[in-house]
Amino acid sequence: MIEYNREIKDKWEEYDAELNDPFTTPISSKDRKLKDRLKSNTPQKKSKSKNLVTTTGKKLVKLENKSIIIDLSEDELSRRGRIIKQSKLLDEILEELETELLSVDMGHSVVSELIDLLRANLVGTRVPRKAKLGEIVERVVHRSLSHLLESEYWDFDKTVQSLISDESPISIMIVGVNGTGKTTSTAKIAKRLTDQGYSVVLAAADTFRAGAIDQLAGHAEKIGVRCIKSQRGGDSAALARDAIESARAKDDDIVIIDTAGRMQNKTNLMEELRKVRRVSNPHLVLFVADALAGNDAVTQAVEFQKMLEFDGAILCKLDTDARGGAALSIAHATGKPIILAGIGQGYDDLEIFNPQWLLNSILT
Ligand SMILES: Nc1nc2c(ncn2[C@@H]2O[C@H](COP(=O)(O)OP(=O)(O)OP(=O)(O)O)[C@@H](O)[C@H]2O)c(=O)[nH]1
Ligand SMILES: [Mg+2]
Repeated sequence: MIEYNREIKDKWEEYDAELNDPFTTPISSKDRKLKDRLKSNTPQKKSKSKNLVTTTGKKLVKLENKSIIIDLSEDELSRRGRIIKQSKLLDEILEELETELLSVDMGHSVVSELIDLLRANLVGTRVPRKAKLGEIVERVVHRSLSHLLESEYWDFDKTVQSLISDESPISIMIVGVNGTGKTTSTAKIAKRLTDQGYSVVLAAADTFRAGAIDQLAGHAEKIGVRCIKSQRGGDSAALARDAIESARAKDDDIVIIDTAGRMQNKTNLMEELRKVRRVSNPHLVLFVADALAGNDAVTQAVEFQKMLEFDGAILCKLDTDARGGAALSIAHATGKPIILAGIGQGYDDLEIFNPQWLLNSILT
C-alpha cells in the first residue's frame, strides 16, 4: 500500500534528523487535546440522540454508526523511540492513502473520518526510532480496517447450525434493491446448505416482477430443492408463511425467502418487505449489496437499515472489477457485518466473507 516514493522517504529521513530528543519534544497542547478526544472516540458533549424527535414529536431512531477504532497497539512504544509530529511527510502519506481508498470505492465520509482519526492518533505517538512512517501508517490502517470489518461479525454456517439445533424449520429472508443478486444468492445459499446435508425449501416471494417466480423455480429444479410459489401478483407475505408451513409439515430444515427488489415505488417495496418479515418472522434477514454499485450500495444499505433492520450483508459481484471498498462503507454506515461474498454466477460461487482477503486486495 502507501507507496511513497524515494523523495518522500528522504523527507522522512530529514524529518527524522530534524526531530529533537523525543522526550523534550512534547506535542502542542492543541494536538494533544485533539488526539485525546479522538483517541477515546467519545463525543465531547453528551449525545442528544436519545431524545431525537421529529417536529411533530415522533421519536426518531438514530442509525447505529460504527466508529472506527485506530489500532496503534503493535507500533506504539511506551518509552524511548521518537514521537510522530505533524509534518509535511505525514500529510503526504495520508493524502496518498485518501486517494487510494477513494479509488477503491470507499465512501467519502468514512475515508475522511479514517484520515482524521489517523492523523489525530498518530501525531504524538511514540514509535521505534528506525520505523518508517509509511510502513507504520500501512500497518495501523490494516489493523484498524480489520476491526471495522470483523466487529459484530458472525459465522453464517455455525449460526445456521445453532439456530436449527434450537428450532426447525428456520427461515432466512433475502432483501435488497433490484438487480443486486438476491435470487442468485438465494440459490447459492440453498446449494451451500443442501451440500451441508440440510433440506432446503425456497419461497418465491417476489411476486411483483414478471419472470421472478420462474427464475427461482428454475434454480430450485437445478439444485434439487422444493420451491413454493404462487401466481404473479399474489400475496408475498402469505406465500412466505405457506412455505414455512409446508417446510414444517414435511420436516424440512430451512426456508429461504427470495423477495422483490422493485415495486411501484420505494414505499410500497418497503411496506411489502416489512409485511413479509412481520408475517414470516425470519430467523435471519440478509441484505444483498452489489459491489459494482460502489457508493450507491452504501446508500441503499443505510436506507434499508432504517426501514427494515438486517442482520448482515452479502456482498455480490466481487469477481467483477468492483473495487470492494463498499464493504467497509457498508459495515461502517450500518453497523452490520458483511457475512457472505458472491464471487460469480455459478451455484458454488458463494464464500464466507473474508475481511483479510478484501483488505489485501484493497490495500495493494
Ligand atoms: N458476476 C457476478 N454476477 C452475479 C453475482 N450475483 C448475481 N449476479 C448476476 O447479477 C444479475 C442479477 O442477479 P439476480 O439474482 O437476478 O438479482 P436480484 O437482486 O434477484 O434482482 P431482482 O429480482 O430484479 O431484484 C444476474 O445476471 C446474476 O447472474 C456475482 O456474485 N457475480
Ligand atoms: Mg430476484
